[in-house]
Amino acid sequence: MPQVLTHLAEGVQTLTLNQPDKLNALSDQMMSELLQALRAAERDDAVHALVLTGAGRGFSAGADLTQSGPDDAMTDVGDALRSRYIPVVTRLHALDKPVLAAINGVAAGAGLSLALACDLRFAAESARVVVAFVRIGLVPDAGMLYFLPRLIGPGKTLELAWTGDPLSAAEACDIGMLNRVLPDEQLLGETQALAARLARGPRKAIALMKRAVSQTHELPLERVLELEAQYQTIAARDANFAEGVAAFREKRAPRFNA
Ligand code: LHQ
Repeated sequence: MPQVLTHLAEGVQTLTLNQPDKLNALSDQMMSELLQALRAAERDDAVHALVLTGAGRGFSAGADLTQSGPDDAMTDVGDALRSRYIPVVTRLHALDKPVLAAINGVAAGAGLSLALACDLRFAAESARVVVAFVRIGLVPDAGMLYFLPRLIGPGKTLELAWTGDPLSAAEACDIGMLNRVLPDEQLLGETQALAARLARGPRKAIALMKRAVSQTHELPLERVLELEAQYQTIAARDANFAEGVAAFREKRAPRFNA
């Protein structure tokens, strides 16, 4: 039984974590399938955006604690992170195509980390987010300590990391962890619709914006101004710029990526 389901429509590859009995806990098999699916999406010229979601009532409950835990003498958790989690998180972040999380239910531990590594996060009204790690005596991992302070600031990050308390989707949205909260039945359709819209957009410019937004966190103003100038040179050489301006002047919708 595949633990990551794939579906391609309108340039959008939807990846569905599929171990619903365990709220899509991240087994070794699932992480390996997720990595393969991301590699394939990277290379596939028919894929222009990704949606990551979960089957059943959860998004993901984090590492599969029936598979890895303190009783597993063979497992160094650091090694497990390096071999299974880091390649996935790195790819989600580096992929030069928009990646949207549709958080359909609880996202906990490293399951929340995966959602945080996506570019945009839409959540169902009934979803919850739980940093969780402290509840089993661990520190946040799989990129959470990179992404969370950038989204919600250091104070809120420590509050959630130290308490491990759950937040409702509305609370998480209010503090900037999520982009939008949607009625449960609309979540996947709305997320896929925005992904399809981005898939139709000017690809080079959209990819450069993702890269720049990530890089600008580390740079002072003068370097960001220069980065913008360099990326704008690349975007402006792309045929989509000429098409966008022509469409504006002719008062019609642009036909990008022709
Ligand atoms: C699960 C899990 C789960 C397996 C629910 N595993 N079955 C750590 C170690 C190693 C390597 C790399 O990285 C990490 C990083 C981490 O991710 S550590 C954090 C791991 N995750 C957690 O600590 C969260 C554990 N789960 C929960 O706290 C709750 O299940 C949440 C808050 C997610 C949901 O609560 P409920 O909605 O009340 O659902 P539930 O607890 O009844 O769970 C439903 C089923 O899913 C249940 O199975 P059962 O057979 O009793 O129906 C759970 O045992 C199973 N499940 N999480 N991580």
